[in-house]
Amino acid sequence: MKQFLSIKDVPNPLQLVKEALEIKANPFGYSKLGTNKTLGLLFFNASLRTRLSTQKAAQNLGMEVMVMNMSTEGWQLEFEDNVIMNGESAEHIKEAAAVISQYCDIIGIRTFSGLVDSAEDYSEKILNTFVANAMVPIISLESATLHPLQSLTDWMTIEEQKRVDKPKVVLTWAPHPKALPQAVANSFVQWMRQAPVELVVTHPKEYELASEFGNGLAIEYDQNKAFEGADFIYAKNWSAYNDYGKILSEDKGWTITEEKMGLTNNAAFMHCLPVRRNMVVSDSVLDNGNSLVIKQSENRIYAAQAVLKSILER
Ligand code: AN0
Ligand code: CP
Repeated sequence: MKQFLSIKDVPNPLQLVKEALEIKANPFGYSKLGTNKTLGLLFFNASLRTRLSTQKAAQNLGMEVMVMNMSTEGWQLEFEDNVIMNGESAEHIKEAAAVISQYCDIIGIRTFSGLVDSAEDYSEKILNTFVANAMVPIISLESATLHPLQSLTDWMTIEEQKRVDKPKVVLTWAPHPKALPQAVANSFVQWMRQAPVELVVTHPKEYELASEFGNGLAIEYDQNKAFEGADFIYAKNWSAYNDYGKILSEDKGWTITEEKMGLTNNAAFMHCLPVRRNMVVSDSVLDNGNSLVIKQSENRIYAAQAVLKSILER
């Protein structure tokens, strides 16, 4: 694999899922592969899981890791060409990406959507400008529109936990007090379309995903109906796409409760975390044995390890 920005970079996604499961069974099987190689992790936004699990994955492969919080520790970067840099930005991406490429063999970047200008976010300007100016492979640690390391993990977790060959997987919107990116939801449907699952998406009418991700999905606007017969409930809040970045509903009727889980086929509960308790999902759903959220976060290590291994072997 040459880079990991989306599922489009993965020649055989199911193969990568299987590889991640094999690595989980033997995490130190390739502990020399990354000798004398350095992974740089650049965070423009907060992170717990991505930061620690990707670092752990690299360590399991024998890599060195450098982590930098770009929003508080780095110079403010300029991403536009042909500008007079007399404002806040102290350094251009052209120099920054070239410099970091000399220190790192692979660069991971987390850069969330601004949720102000949909065209700017959906052009993935920051991620693509890094790709254009770096000399080494880039891994997305969640970009403006996608979170592929999370989606690979989610597929891996479904593959690991499923009780039937083709489980019913329901992606449900859930309420949240802050406007969140669409990245996790976009990415989840992009990967699940290629997975051996029956995918159903449920959300309030005004929360349609961008057409490039949402077109052709099985949408059920009645959350209760969507939950019938489900084997996996995947909850996530996202802000509106059409009325870009807005919170159009905080309807707690969409919060995932035990009562709602009771409509399913004894489904497992999934969420990428971090999750707001009793907004997105009730305490009792998170704390009972059907919740996979902690297993998902464990699997982030092995998904990242499969991606790094594939890039190191290119
Ligand atoms: C982020 C999001 O929704 O994209 C990161 C999720 C992994 N969530 C928050 O900012 C709470
Ligand atoms: N799920 C996830 O990416 O978590 P972090 O934002 O904590 O990295």
